[in-house]
Amino acid sequence: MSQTESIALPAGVTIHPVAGRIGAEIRGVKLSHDLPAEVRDAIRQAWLKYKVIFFRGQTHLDDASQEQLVTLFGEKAVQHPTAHTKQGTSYILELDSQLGGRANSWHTDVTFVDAYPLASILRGVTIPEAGGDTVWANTHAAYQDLSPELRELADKLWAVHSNEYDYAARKPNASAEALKRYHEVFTSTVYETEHPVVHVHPETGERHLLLGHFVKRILGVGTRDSQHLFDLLQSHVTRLENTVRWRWQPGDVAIWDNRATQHYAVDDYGDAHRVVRRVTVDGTVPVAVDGRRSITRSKVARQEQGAANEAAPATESAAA
Ligand SMILES: O=C(O)CCC(=O)C(=O)O
Ligand SMILES: [Fe+2]
Repeated sequence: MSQTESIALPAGVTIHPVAGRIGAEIRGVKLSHDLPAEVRDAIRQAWLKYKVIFFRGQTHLDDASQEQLVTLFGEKAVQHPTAHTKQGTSYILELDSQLGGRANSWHTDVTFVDAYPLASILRGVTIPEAGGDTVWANTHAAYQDLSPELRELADKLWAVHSNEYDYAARKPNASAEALKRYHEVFTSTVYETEHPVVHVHPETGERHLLLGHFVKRILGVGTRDSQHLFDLLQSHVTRLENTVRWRWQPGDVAIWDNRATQHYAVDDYGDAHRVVRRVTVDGTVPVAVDGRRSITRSKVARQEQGAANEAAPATESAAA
């Protein structure tokens, strides 16, 4: 949907854009799986148009009713490929700051698999008095920012995404415990997936940069050039003009189009406690500008994975 197309709003429902290029708050909706068709349609259209939508005050939701929200997108929930699901739930991934759940690195969720989630639904549970905002970036606006020459180059590039990226290098302050858990749990199966650097959104037809922290290398170039190319293109994603920042309150829900965005959870709240819970919606395999599709080249279980990992909590920023 183009930015100029208007959304038919049911009585009592209003949409309030938050930043100029991404993000809108929807008011007048009490989220549940059985919303009237016209409300669902408005939510879906706003989600496609604004790429991340926010709902305040959804304190009636619990884990089960949050899980059911995936049906608003007509698809099924999907478990994280390697992280453990929160106890007592089928699909919830909990990020608890006290257990290392701080996703302060730019990423799109789970891009180390081919059909990565199309949407993520995140609920604020415990929110620090100050700090702990989340920032989303519009990856279509980032593509549009590029010069025609750079777009032409990006259109042809492919990248390997893996859950075994250089976690320690990107998170120099990670504790030894977080590093250990990262290796034991989040890379218990190592995935390597090739995605086009530019993919065509299956619903809007818009072109998007598909990068983020799971990128291990750009194919067909040397290591240094790969890093330069990544930095060059990723810097357009994270330009402040292409972002929106959300100040959480408990009970807020953010739903993003994971095919159209990257996000970053700002880790500026020290020892304050922060807990958010996420459900992801099953996605489809990205398609490049020339029609080729992403492919998972390898999926290798680690030998040393043992029963000890079973007890590990599902809280890790690396895989978020
Ligand atoms: O903690 C947050 O705000 C975002 C965490 C994250 O990356 C996710 O839920 O996918
Ligand atoms: Fe995430």
